[in-house]
Amino acid sequence: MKHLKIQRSPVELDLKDFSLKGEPITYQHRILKDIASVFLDQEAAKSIPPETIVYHVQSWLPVDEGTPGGLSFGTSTILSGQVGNEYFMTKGHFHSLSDRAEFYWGVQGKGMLILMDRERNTRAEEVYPGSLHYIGGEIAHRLANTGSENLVVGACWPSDAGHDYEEIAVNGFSARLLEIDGNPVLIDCKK
Ligand code: M6P
Ligand code: ZN
Repeated sequence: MKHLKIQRSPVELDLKDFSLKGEPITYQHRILKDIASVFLDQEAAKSIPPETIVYHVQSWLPVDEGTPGGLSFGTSTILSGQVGNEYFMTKGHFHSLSDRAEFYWGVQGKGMLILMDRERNTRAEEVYPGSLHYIGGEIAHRLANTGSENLVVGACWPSDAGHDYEEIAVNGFSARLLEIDGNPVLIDCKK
């Protein structure tokens, strides 16, 4: 560290859409063909262009993933859309170091944070600009866009948390968020 130096942080945040600017920033986009398997209605998935962007994530990892004691920061943007009557959503994950927690907060748009514990009980919290969500350890988390504009959500998580996608890929969540009569409803599919 340079003693007495005054400088800007290398990364800044646009407070309107939470886009990140600066270095180092990583960008990930998830297109339908890569995540089609998360959706219930596979016939409906085939009728949507495979290159359709479902969501994208910008992240700032100030320290390498896996470093104990560090923090990571991200902005997830989930586009508006549905596969059948299921809303566009993220893959969702447990943390690899599964006791690690995370904060999410709503920035723009409207959606749901779907949360599932290890007993496979699933509930959801409404996401809207200003909503703040504490995701405890051992809780799988997934975002769904239930509105007609982009859903933008900020996130901060321990840099050693890691992503366990496997458990969700194999067993899924125990409930699906579907649009029924114009409203989001959690439908039980506990195995
Ligand atoms: C948030 C954070 C990231 C996560 C991203 C997308 O920004 O939780 O760690 O990667 O959402 O979610 P997923 O990894 O489930 O696709
Ligand atoms: Zn997480």
